[in-house]
Amino acid sequence: MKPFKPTIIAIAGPSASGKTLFAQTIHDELVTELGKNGISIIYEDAYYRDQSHLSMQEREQTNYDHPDAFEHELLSDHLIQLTENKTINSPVYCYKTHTRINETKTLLPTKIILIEGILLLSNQELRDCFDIKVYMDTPLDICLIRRIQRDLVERNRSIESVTSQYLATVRPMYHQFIEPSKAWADIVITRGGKNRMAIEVLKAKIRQLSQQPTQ
Ligand code: UZR
Ligand code: MG
Repeated sequence: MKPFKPTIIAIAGPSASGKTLFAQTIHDELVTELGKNGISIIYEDAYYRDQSHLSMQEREQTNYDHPDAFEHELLSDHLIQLTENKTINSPVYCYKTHTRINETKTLLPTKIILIEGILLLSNQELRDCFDIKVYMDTPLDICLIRRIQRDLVERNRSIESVTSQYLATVRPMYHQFIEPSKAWADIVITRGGKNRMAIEVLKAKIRQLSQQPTQ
């Protein structure tokens, strides 16, 4: 296989705005068609800092909605390596223990790389890695409802912990960092991860990019 330069498409926006669903829908609907080395997804969440040196109580007090909670420098290094056609070893984050597990995940470069996460557009080095920047502009009340439903089921939280975290960090950090980062977006998507026309528009662009000859 000839070397190729991956195209990186970032999907940012508030917590529980539908980023994961949007990225996974596009991926799943194109993966067979684009074939081997065609399309993959990376998650900013995997780059939450390792906190194994901290006690559980200290880990619970971390502000996970602040850019400093992420190892963005490692993420931008990894994205640069992928664009150079190199394989990376991505960290794996565990929400239960609030730290990285001991294993890494080997990720091969693909022609199209989707990356999704809340603060991707807040960081200049990361922005420089992205070919297309998408922002999910789902209203915050919808995000909150979705977040309560999701975190209770998937992240094993209580309603008290979700609401207190929401008031302490999720909402203020949204206003301070996430919402202002929308200004960097090329495409702003309303209504969340099920916006069919937005999915189709992105898929059409991805098909076009995938057909270009390898560089
Ligand atoms: P998405 N988060 C946790 O709750 N615990 C962790 O150990 C790490 C992250 C939450 C984080 C953020 N914040 O709002 C959300 N809090 O995960 C981002 N509070 O993930 O975009 O999938 O909602
Ligand atoms: Mg998500």
